[in-house]
Amino acid sequence: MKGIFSPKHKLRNPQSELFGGEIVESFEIPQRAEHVLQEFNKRNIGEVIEPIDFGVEPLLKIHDSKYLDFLESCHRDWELAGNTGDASALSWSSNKMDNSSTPNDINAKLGYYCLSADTFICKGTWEAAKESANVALTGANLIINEEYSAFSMCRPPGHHAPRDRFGGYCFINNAAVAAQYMIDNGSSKIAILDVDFHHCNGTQSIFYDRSDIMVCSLHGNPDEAFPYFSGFKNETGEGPGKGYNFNYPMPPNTDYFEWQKALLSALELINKFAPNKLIVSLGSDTFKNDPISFFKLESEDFFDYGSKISNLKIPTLFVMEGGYAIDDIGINMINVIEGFET
Ligand code: B3N
Ligand code: ZN
Repeated sequence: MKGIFSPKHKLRNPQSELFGGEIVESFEIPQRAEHVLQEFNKRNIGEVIEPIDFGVEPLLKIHDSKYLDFLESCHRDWELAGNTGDASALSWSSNKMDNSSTPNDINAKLGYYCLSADTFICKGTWEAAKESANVALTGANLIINEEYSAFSMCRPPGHHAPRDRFGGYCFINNAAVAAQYMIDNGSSKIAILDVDFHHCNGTQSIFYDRSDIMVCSLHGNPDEAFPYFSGFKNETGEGPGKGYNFNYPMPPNTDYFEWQKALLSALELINKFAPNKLIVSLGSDTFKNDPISFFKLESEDFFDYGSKISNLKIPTLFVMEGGYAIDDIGINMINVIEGFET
């Protein structure tokens, strides 16, 4: 399997995030992607290539243009306004943002385009996020051109980003951009299987009314875990998308015995849907030692579920999402990839 990786991910290097009323060291750090690349190479999984630049056009298929402009100019405007440090949202609209005019002030924009206060925008965020989408698109392009599988080592992650918001360490929805690109290049049906610990609120909202892109997500119960406001079982799609969105929320301490039941159920639904291609939003934060999550998967479980996914026998693009147990992130991610390949 080929891997796609860009050193430009390091341009996003936030020093801190907001958690529990304190500014704490960031969990989403550059070493994450470096460890994954190291393990990919150590186990000789395949050639690693750098991404092609696809420009802004495929991003505009998924994201609002003013939102992308905001990401591009945010940190510059933040500094021009006299701020030092990373840009963070402080104010939110009280009218649920139903005002049609978009704000001009950088503080107003930050509140307007932010879905959770955890994530700060540092210098280099836009370049890294754009490149992360290129990493996903290059993987999608490989699959379109008859590669059976590929691993896009995306950083920053993307699955929390809807059409016009950032948060949960996400800015551009890499998996969604890749899925739309596949549709625009000849695929009629795509399935997205999200196995990250957190619900893919962004991916779900982007495709909620569509029947050509099915979304299945396994995650921590949103009553108790980020992103809190979505990921419940009764969210099954709307309009033409009704019956094409499936959520599997699970409680604290869920182990592989329980987790794999949800996986098998999702795989059955995907098999029935019979997509041309599969995108796996791959997070390793289901691991027992993950510092911000509450599932109990062991390292060998990642290998096992990789092989279960491969039983679908569908061309598959893996897109990296979360996972913060830094010493084990490479082992766990690449276990999935090796499990898929065996
Ligand atoms: O949920 C958190 C969070 C929970 C527990 C923490 N501990 C115990 C130190 C710290 C943080 N923060 C909100 C932002 C979470 C973003 C999750 C990104 C992700 O992996 N998505 O898939
Ligand atoms: Zn996650």
